[in-house]
Amino acid sequence: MLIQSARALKLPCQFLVGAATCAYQIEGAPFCDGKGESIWDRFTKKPGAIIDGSSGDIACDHYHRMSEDIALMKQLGLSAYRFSTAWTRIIPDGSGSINQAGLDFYSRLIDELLAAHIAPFLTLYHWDLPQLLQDKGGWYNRDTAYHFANYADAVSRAFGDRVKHWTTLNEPWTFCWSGYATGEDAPGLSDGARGGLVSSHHALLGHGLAVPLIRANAPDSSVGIVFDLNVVTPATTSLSDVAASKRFEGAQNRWFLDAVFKGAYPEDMLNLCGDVLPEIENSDNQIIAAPIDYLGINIYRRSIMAEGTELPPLNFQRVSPPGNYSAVNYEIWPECVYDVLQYVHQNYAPNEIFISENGLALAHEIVTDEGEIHDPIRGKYLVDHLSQIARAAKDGIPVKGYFVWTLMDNFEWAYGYTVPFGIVHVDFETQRRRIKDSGKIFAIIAKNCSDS
Ligand code: IFM
Repeated sequence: MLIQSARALKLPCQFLVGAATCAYQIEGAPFCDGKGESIWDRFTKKPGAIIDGSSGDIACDHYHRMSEDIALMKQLGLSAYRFSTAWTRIIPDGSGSINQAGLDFYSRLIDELLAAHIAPFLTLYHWDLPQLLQDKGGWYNRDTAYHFANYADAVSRAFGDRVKHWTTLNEPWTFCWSGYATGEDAPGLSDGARGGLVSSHHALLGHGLAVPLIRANAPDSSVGIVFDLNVVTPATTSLSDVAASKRFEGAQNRWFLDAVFKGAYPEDMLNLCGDVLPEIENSDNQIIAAPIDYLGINIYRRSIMAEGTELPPLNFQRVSPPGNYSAVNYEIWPECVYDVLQYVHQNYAPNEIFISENGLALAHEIVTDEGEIHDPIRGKYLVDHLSQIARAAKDGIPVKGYFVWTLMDNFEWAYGYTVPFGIVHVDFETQRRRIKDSGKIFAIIAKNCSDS
């Protein structure tokens, strides 16, 4: 039945079906070949920071098994692979000289992907800031934006001839607010709304500075940014819940989207957050609004919000309706993909949109005696979410591809290894990879798209 539904999906012609990963979550080899320390190398050693006391020190050992992993992608029939480069492999101290061995690793990865006819989608920043920059304030420090631009320049000079899709930042909402406002993620600062707003302004500035440099170094490529967005609905029709929803939506969605697509932060957020705002210099808005070619959307759930006490002055609380939930407590709600595509298309009209991450965490996955992993819930999740993309494409929304999160089980930040998201199982004792049933379903979808 699931196989039939996967076969019946009608995705647009030339639709890319890929998988996404992130350097810190899969590579391991934290200090190999001259790599410097990142904030996640440091944060994972803090007692209590990671639920199972683990780290990405070994993770999937992808640094040493990259070719094997590309063979897996080929077996799955992927047409694209979204990965991130580790800033500390390429510029170990964040702002100094280039480490050629770091560039060489990614150069080999790109060459092997191209040889396998898999399009490389390169993300420059997926949360692993060089620790030496953190020691100078990290994203609190405006200089970090300029260091990021230099790093983007170096990477795009090296790979601009071969990489045709560039992403500056992955999920600034999460890495800024969880890193600087709540302290759940590295660097672990709990500075409330001011932390989230100041760090995200500097991250967006870094994005805006990087875009023209990437364009100059990779002239015939597409440049974009990836936001984690949710369509937000109020828990009730009360004025207070409606207002709380709007505040949350302002912070998670419009703060980022308005800055990039409209050239100014939303007025209601500026009024609400008056005393915790960053310093915004005259040309900043214009720099941040550098035109982009595509928007990547990471979407895992919808958000239902009520008035509450979280992160003043946002003062919201999340409401969880009865339903089915993932191992990280996200409600399974496939319509969230259609709704977010409509929301973005209607309000910001990016030229192209990719669903750059979407996937399901399930606890307690068992390898059978036959070496199989039966995860029908994930298989159904993929079909249901991709059906919503087909629906959006039919309505004329320019959605061009889908990246499942994630290729293989890996280090899930503060959850460590307790909540696998992969369509490929990894036995972390032996590093053996096994395609799960959901991976087989995904391969059917990928094949249909590449045949069409
Ligand atoms: O694992 C993360 C990824 O690094 C960023 N987006 C969400 C994923 C699942 O939580």
